[in-house]
Amino acid sequence: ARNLPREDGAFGFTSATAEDIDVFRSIVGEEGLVTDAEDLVPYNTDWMKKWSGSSRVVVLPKTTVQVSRVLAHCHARAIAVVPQGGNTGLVGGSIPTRDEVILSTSRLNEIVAFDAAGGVLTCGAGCVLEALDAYLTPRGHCVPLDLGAKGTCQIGGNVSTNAGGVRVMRYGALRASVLGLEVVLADGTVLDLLRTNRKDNTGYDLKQLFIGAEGTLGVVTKVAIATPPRPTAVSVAILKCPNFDVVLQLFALAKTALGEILSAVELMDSLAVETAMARCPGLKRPMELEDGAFAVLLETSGSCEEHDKAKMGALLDRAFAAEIVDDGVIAQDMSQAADLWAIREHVPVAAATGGYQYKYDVSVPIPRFYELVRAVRRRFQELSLAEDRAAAFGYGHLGDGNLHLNVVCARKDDEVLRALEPFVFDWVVAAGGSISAEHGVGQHKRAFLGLQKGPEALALMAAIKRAFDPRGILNPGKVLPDDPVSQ
Ligand code: FAD
Ligand code: 2HG
Ligand code: ZN
Repeated sequence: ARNLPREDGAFGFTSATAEDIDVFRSIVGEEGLVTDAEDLVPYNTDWMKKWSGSSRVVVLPKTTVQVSRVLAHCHARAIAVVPQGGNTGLVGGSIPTRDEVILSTSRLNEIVAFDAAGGVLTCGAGCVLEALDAYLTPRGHCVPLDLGAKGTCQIGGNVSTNAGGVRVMRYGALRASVLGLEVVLADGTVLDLLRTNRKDNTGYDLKQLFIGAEGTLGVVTKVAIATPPRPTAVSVAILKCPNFDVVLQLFALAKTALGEILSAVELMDSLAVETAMARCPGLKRPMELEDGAFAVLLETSGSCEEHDKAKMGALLDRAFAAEIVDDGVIAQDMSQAADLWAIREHVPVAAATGGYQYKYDVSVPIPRFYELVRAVRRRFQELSLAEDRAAAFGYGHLGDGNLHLNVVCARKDDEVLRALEPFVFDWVVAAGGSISAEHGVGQHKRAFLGLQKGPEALALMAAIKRAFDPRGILNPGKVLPDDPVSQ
């Protein structure tokens, strides 16, 4: 956020003044503004309470035209803007680094159209993911992504982070399901890429640039997304594996035995499960899990209950016979299935309950999925950081090679942080993984992006940023290691 050329030739961003707020009011009305100090707090703070900004105004446009007018004004005045959806991001991308204007998409929550024959849903960026799924359920479809924050995150935020979650194994990354976007560029230009066709080979696929751009290239205002038919037969099991080697064997067996109906393979180590059990009242313990054991959640989704149940049963028989699995629970109905999923979904909630946490969302080669957790524990031991000071556990989307390493501490602890960074990122890069699998870069990882991407790639990213946002007003201090406008 340095050296931004303003219209008057000076450098630096302009803070929004009372006059600017009057302009915003004239565009979005009083009901579309938040300026009260107390009401601003949740917009200025992230879900984990790690990052905080000092924005003095949140603008909540109701239409694309309003977004366009707000951005045109900010562009002319060199006022920096942070796009914000449900504010559930885990890398600080939706939080101002100082007093940027927050542009919340919460009121862009209209369902525009649903084409039942094609399964294409077109909606405003501010639609909450769970609300979209509820809209699609009676229509026999579902959203092709699911994540623990579904009750709060918005589809525009999901697109802007290229969110992953627990359905990637079945439907691929979100970018595979996004058919079209409407985006407002930094200067207020409305870019209509809102196609609904599955196939469109007409040159550069511009919409892909905005997917995962974390609000640095434009504000997504509408999304057209392919929605698959809702599976009519779903079965869920949680199985206990005594060690990680057999987890890998179970994964291989599940892929061959369940084939096309396998829809999720999630892993939790024993400390992840115990932390969820201890901190989230109401969870039902499926089985005892001794230290060092793993819980693997398997889900199948298909269209013939009898066939799918028989396949799951056969898998369990083989897994028990081969001593890959020594305990387990298979859900008998949807309510039990929800109870099993609740354990997995509550692990991040548990990590955020009390104390402080350090989170690493990384891609690793599947055979090495759990190695990083062990490496971090060893490092803590070497540095004499006791487990009651820094407890590391691992869980995540085994099926996608996406590990979530969480370290929970009693309080913010700089020594623990120094032990973790850049150690974790160096380890992941050396292992051939990615320092961000699904959560993005945001504020957290921008300084480490150079470990992952070479100078040529970073220069191209900076050139793209300049082409879309020449004054650098969109989400400064995020994603790119340097402010490209200053170069
Ligand atoms: P926000 O947090 O508001 O914003 C995220 C980023 O996108 C920011 O950089 C913001 O500036 C930008 N942005 C938001 N809306 C727009 C827009 N309309 N136009 C342009 N830029 C925009 N993530 C996963 O990938 N997989 C998971 O399994 C998962 N599970 C989670 C579980 C919990 C309990 C929590 C709290 C989070 C989880 N997340 C997960 C992270 C988070 O929910 C996702 O990143 C989600 O996609 C963010 O959506 P949001 O609407 O909250 O976006
Ligand atoms: C999940 O899969 C989320 O539960 C959150 O991506 C992971 O908080 C985390 O580390
Ligand atoms: Zn995840």
